[in-house]
Amino acid sequence: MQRRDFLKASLAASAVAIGSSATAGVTTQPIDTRKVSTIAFPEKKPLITYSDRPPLLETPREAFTQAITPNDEFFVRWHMPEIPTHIDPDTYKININGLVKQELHISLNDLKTKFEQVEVTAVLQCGGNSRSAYKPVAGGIQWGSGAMGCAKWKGVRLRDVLNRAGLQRDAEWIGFNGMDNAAYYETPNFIREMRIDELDDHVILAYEMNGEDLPYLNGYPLRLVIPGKYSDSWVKMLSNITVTKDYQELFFMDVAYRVPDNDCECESPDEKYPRTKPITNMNVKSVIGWPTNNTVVYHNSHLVVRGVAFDDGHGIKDVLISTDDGKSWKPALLDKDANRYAFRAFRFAFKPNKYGKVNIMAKAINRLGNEQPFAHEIKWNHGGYKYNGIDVVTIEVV
Ligand SMILES: Nc1nc2c(c(=O)[nH]1)N[C@H]1C(S)=C(S)[C@@H](COP(=O)(O)O)O[C@H]1N2
Ligand SMILES: [Mo]
Repeated sequence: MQRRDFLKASLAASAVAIGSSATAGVTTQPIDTRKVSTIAFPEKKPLITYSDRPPLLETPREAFTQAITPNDEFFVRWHMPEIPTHIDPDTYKININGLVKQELHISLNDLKTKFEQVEVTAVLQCGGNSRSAYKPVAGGIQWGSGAMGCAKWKGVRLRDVLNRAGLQRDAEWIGFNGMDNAAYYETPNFIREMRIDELDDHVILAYEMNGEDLPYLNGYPLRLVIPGKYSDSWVKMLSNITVTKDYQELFFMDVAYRVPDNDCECESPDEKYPRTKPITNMNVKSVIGWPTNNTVVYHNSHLVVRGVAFDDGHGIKDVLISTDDGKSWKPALLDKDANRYAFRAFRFAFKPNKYGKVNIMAKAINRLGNEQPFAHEIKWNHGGYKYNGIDVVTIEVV
């Protein structure tokens, strides 16, 4: 047996072991049985905790019945253990420097009063969200489906701030640096870079999330919001924005949050593809918020499946639900979305008329016609990024 065939066979075998579906592989799903912690972080409800230093907290599935994720349930991801423990909003300033005509040090109060205030409701999702669905295991935190959330962000346009500073003629890259630090100086800082021509009016420096100051763990007092893009570029707790001519070699941009640079963005587990590219735009995805896995319901009872769907800003056209392992699909009712970058909440009513384990599946389709693939069609990558397989929860009908 060739290595490739062996892999296929073991994939099918593991899928059969996990689910009871007719089609092998169909029910592979993110690990979803982890419990929330008994200890809560400041400003947070107890969440699924992977680490406390740095804080790595996942939102439980149940939160995704709503189009807005509450601040105290919003997931948290930091790469560095050293996060400042005190930030004074009266003395905090964001520095704009590098190839600008005039270096700026802007206070929070000036941001709020001397620039136009803008709002955007947008999904923040880690590129590694749902990574635990990858078989074989892909490197990184084994997130379930809760390394994402949707909030209403308020702040100022990055473009307006850069215009105030004035760009020099040869300015080409913008670097964003957070206030968090590595425990050892050899580990690089968390910095992301963006080409100036990628900048549009939706990119904001946000100080508010759902009508309140940003929670400390979500980047107080100021973070970057880039609707449609995976959140590794949404730098939190911003200290400075530096404009340069050349791209600076940086660990996180160069090594992490990248996929193979080929059409399928895939590679085999035993051979890394030689070239990679940044993950950038989010693909179409849906997550069922209720029922959750192992929910017990009565035969012929009235059940309403609820969840959320989103993509990179093209907008969701349909969410289809299957209760027969993907053989037939029916459209869910879609709520109105705040805008094309937001969660689109969906509902689907049905009466379970079969006893035992039933798989409920959700498949989103965006306005381009892109749809979520079955789990067994998902192509593998080493980093375990961009998982968007059809969502599945398994309930018990009694
Ligand atoms: N300063 C700083 N910003 C950061 C990070 C970080 O480690 N430090 N991690 C990024 C990644 S990979 C993710 S997924 C999001 C998580 O945002 P959240 O903690 O608000 O959910 O922050 C991004 N911004
Ligand atoms: Mo991330």
